[in-house]
Amino acid sequence: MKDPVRIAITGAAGQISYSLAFRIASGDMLGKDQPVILQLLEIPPAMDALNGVVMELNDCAFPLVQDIVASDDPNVAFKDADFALLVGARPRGPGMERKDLLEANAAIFSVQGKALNDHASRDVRVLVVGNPANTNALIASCNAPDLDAGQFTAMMRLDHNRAKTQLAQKAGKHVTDVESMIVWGNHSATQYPDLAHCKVDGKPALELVDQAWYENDFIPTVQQRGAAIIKARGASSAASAASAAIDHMRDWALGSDGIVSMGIPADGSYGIEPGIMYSYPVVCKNGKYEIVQDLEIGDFSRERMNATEQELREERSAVEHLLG
Ligand code: NAX
Repeated sequence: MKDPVRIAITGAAGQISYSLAFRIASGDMLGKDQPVILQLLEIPPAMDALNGVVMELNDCAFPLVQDIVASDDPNVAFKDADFALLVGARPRGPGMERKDLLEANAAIFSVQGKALNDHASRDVRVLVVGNPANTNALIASCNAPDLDAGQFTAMMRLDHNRAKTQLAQKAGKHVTDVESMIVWGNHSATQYPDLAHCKVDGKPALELVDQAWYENDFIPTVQQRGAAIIKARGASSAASAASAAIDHMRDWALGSDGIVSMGIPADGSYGIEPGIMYSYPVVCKNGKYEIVQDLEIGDFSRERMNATEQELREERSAVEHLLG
């Protein structure tokens, strides 16, 4: 049996974690041969609810779960963590402006970045799910100077998976027939799901769908999918978000099957200068991700890639004072 790995989950009593924690515990993220220690973080008012989640996890009698730690102290929850899934965040309250939301979350993610810096494994891999995910990931990484910024990522995989399914359904094919989907930029309504490099069953996607569908249907549907789920379900995406978080971490740790989209530190690739967490096409191999370079970018794509970059730069300026 392998040694157990420590997996920290924040917002562990929330709705995404109610799916996420159980799927990680059953081996969906790191495999059925990888024992895990779950380290669950919540805020004090949610500790009773978290204890209920721990009782249920225990009641599943998962063979892979070696221990469960539940805490309201980030220094405890992140202790020696090999993986950290930062799901908990402050939702937008009544009368709260976008700037207030950014600031409230910046306060949370700066504390958590420091705690990761001081207590997590030196090889910790961090995924930020809590919104605004890209900018929260930036804040956490800026507050963790002893860790590499590349150890911090933001979740774009739900957008990526949504885009794959929309295209597969339109083309009358299965989602496994879709390759090289890319979602660029921010996890927000400015994200750019790009079909220029995408293939379905080996054929260029843009030869299978017309430009009007791409521009007026596909892109807005993917961008607005979160709002459509809220309207239909009366609650935001939860099981699909958990599934995407598992896909992201599994691929990062064990390798991806081709191109996937991850929010990572911009490094100048594709003209996106450093200072933001931008979603790029990456391939994961040997526990690392690498940006896929040299894809041709046309005017249609460039305009949209710049618009989502611009939004991330604005988010950054709203929290500049918290960047450590
Ligand atoms: P819930 O409100 O159900 O759960 C959030 C939990 O986080 C709560 O239990 C709360 O007590 C806890 N929490 C708040 N502050 C905390 C802190 N400082 N430390 C630890 N825990 C804290 O939200 P849920 O539906 O689970 O969504 C969680 C986050 O994911 C939200 O910010 C949401 O906007 C974001 N999402 C991000 C997605 C993405 O693709 N990046 C998609 C799904 C989701 O909308």
